[in-house]
Amino acid sequence: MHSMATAWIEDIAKLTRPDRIVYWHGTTEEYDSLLEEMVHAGKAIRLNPKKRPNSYLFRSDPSDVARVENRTFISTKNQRDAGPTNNWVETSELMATMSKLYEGCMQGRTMYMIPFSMGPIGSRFSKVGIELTDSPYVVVHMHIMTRTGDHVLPYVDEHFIKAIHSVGAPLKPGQKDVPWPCAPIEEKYISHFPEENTIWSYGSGYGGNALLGKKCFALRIASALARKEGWLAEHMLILKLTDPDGEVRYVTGAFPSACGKTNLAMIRPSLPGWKAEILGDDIAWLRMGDDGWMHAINPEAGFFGVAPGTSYRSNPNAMATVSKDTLFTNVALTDDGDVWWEDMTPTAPDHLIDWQGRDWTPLSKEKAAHPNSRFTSPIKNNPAVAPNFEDPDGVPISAILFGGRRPNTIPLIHESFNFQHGVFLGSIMGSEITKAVISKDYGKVRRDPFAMLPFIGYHIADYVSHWLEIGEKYKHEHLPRIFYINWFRKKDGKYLWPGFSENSRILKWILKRCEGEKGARKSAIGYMPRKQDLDLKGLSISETQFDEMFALNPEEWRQEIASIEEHYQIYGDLLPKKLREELDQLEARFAAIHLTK
Ligand code: GTP
Ligand code: SPV
Ligand code: MN
Repeated sequence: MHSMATAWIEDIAKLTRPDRIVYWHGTTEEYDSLLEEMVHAGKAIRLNPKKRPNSYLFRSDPSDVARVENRTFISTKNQRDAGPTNNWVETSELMATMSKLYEGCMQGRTMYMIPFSMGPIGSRFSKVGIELTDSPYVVVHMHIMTRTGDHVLPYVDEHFIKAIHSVGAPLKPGQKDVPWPCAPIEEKYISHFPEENTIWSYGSGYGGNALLGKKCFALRIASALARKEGWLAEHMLILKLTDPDGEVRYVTGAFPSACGKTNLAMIRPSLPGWKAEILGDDIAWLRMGDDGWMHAINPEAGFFGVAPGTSYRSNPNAMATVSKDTLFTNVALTDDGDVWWEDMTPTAPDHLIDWQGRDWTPLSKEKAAHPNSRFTSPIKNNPAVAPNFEDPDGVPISAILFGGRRPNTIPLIHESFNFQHGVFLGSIMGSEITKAVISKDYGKVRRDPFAMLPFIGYHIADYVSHWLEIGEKYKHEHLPRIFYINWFRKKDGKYLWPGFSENSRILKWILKRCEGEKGARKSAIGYMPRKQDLDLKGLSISETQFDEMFALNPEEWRQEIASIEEHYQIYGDLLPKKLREELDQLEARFAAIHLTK
């Protein structure tokens, strides 16, 4: 092990005072025996192996069920560098506060040392880290979500990411542990020190708060590194599409949390002759390749997917993926030792144990599974995994999709006029807040630029400028075309578009546009397909329904532009001029329509 790593581990052990230190070698035997230990300790339930082989259920504390954005910090020396969208505390101050909390915080527990690689081990695109954690739940999840163990150690150099995690619940001698230890909300800290390549997480055991390779490293720290090094770390799925002629294309898509990345990444196209394969469902690292195409790798090795809504009808590839070797959190338990969640089957079982361990029947008022309950499975288990998903050079990207959950205003699909306009579309993205985050404002639309609002590890103005600079720098290369989708437009409370496998019809149009086919009309917001431009064969979409999905309602857009104006205020003087011009032009195009009417 690198001497810097050894010294750091010793320091942290001295501070946190665990009873034991366990070095994770990354073997199946360790994984199996740690799960065995957790089952014995009452921290995990082994599911019926006949129904769900090699799979386990975990129940979190009811207070610890999602990311905590108001307890997430980007800590830099100068506040300017964290920017207006991040909670900022000065580095030495936050380190002092947290060092107090870390003092003795692992007493009575085991500290695990997990070396891990984000990206295929040894790829020049990949980055390595070491997570120190006192949560065995985190260890088994990191084992699936990242590449862990001894084979990472040769790549640990002085640039490795130092990631510390504690559930923040030391045990006194003889004190009995609870199934899901964690700290109260006001003591939780999900802290990032991009200038120090360091992540300090305290008090939560759930998802992105605790599996530090994911949002903390692969997005917040990586986005700051990417800016320095000239690439992009994005909240994006990566999808491989083969058309009936055998032509292969790759697309990425950035939609906010719980807005459809996993589902699109696992799509089974309804269009005959089309094949879809998955490379990633949550995070993409993008760099210009030597061939002049933007290349993407998925830094992760597993899925941490939203369970509710997943069914053989909506997402058969996900159902196949989770049929074995899967860790479930906060879903319901069936009487025969299997799992269930809302909309998994058309009707619910007569009896379940809900996510909080209570009896549940279809008459119960509360949901059986938590809305942010999740499955964790290896990517390799997906029947539609692309054979080249671990290509160390990544795959060339033809199109980037932005999108969100908008019950009104935003049409099913539109295309940007050019890359700069596409960056503008990314910057104005809005979406309803979902249960992937603990919030008082569920369902309210908030601006979530590039689906990265909670994940940009630096100043948002520098982030959008970085995107614009990439557009400028590579304008003579094959930059991806940029599109904006909204599967979630509603009429009378019902979705207008069937979504899921039918989204292949939109993907077909997108790829045709990438090939340079016309098949579109120019609107005030971008290019949109006319009815004859979309392959809607076999779908019954009436003329009216089509018009409703694509309508640009002047009053809604007046409000939308006002809301974008308001959002742009947060940039102060630092809003790039190009984005200001794009907004002015959007406004002018709507004004022109008004005049001609
Ligand atoms: P994170 O893992 O939180 O980043 O979420 P995600 O973006 O991967 O979202 P996911 O694919 O898990 O979808 C979240 C929810 O949206 C699920 O309940 C899905 O059933 C639903 N959903 C996904 N795609 C569609 C679609 O095309 N139409 C409709 N109506 N719902 C969808
Ligand atoms: C998200 O919230 O975007 C997720 C889940 O993918 S978590 O890993 O908890 O961030
Ligand atoms: Mn996500």
